[in-house]
Amino acid sequence: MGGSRPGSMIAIIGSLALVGVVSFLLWMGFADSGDFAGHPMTTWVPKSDNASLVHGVYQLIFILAGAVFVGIMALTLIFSLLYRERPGGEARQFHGNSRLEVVWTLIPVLIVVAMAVPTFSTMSVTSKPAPDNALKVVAIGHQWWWEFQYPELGITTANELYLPVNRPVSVALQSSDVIHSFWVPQLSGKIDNVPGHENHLWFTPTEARAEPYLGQCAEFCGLSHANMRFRVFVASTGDFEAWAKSAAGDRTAPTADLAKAGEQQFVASGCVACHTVKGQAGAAGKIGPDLSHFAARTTLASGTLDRTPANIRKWLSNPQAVKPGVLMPNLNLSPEALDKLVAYLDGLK
Ligand code: HEC
Ligand SMILES: [Cu+2]
Repeated sequence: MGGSRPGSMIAIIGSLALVGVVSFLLWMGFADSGDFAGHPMTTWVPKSDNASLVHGVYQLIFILAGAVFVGIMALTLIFSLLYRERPGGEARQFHGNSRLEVVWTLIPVLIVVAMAVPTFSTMSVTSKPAPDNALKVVAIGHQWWWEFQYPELGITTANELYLPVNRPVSVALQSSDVIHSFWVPQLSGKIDNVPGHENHLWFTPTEARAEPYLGQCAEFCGLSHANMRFRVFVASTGDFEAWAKSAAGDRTAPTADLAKAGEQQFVASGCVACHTVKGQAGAAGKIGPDLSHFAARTTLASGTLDRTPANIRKWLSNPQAVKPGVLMPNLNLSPEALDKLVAYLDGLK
């Protein structure tokens, strides 16, 4: 070992430790910023009971894995410097070292146990049935949009889920076609929607806010998988009840002439075959989203566009151009038909 100086060793270890600590602090700073606009899909700023539990396990595993990483990198660097080839030097030859082998078997076992115990105890909480007072929601994955039903409230909506703050929600996950996966990083997830097999998850949102929590299908499901987004609005109990009352009722009937003509056009163009509008006779299609309260949503086509009159028009002119693979046909609508339909749809509060 001639030539090694304790001073250079300390320098190596010190700089590695510094790198480790600095990157950890940067990471924590990023996580703590809680900046919605910057990181809407982060799991590092959990906003539900179960998401916080999962985040706790994640942090523990992150710290352990980080310690293993820094330790192994440090040893690799130190050994390759300390025991590098030197002129005239020859490595001492020996075979086996029981104490060393016991140590390097025991340390990983302890690390794995330290990860496994909190993991399983957290899973035993999150996989319990939802509490009795939970709001029941059914989330059905369709290629490529989300249907949300509230069976106890008589509500069916699409792509935008409303929840009251501080009340558990029990989500039954279903699929109408292929496997999808329900994932709202700040609130819960991800659990697959499997055709013919109902899965369940539950969580209690803990923070009401104006910005929606963003969700995304997390299981590749075909051409527009990446466009299969959804939004979760967590509201105060009062605001949720007001929303639910309106969402459970019929559509707002059109009053203006153009919108009334749009209602007729909605039948004439065959939209009723695929879309339901509660309160419009004959509009009970089940293939596409329920449009009864379409104008109460902020986006359309599963978060692909903001729901503005110009975008509704763009969508109806050629859905395929907006969302590749989409299962709504291009109905080759005339400009006049578009005017009427946009006026009608934009009034469906
Ligand atoms: C063959 C069935 C079918 C027909 C006919 C049809 N649609 Fe659709 N529509 C769909 C499907 C499926 C979607 C969901 C598309 C997506 O987001 O992937 C959709 C989405 C929509 C949306 C967006 C809803 C939302 O909340 O995101 C609107 C608005 C709409 N359709 C209006 C119409 C109108 C108006 C007509 C008639 C001119 C019509 N549709 C005809 C199947 C159909
Ligand atoms: Cu998908």
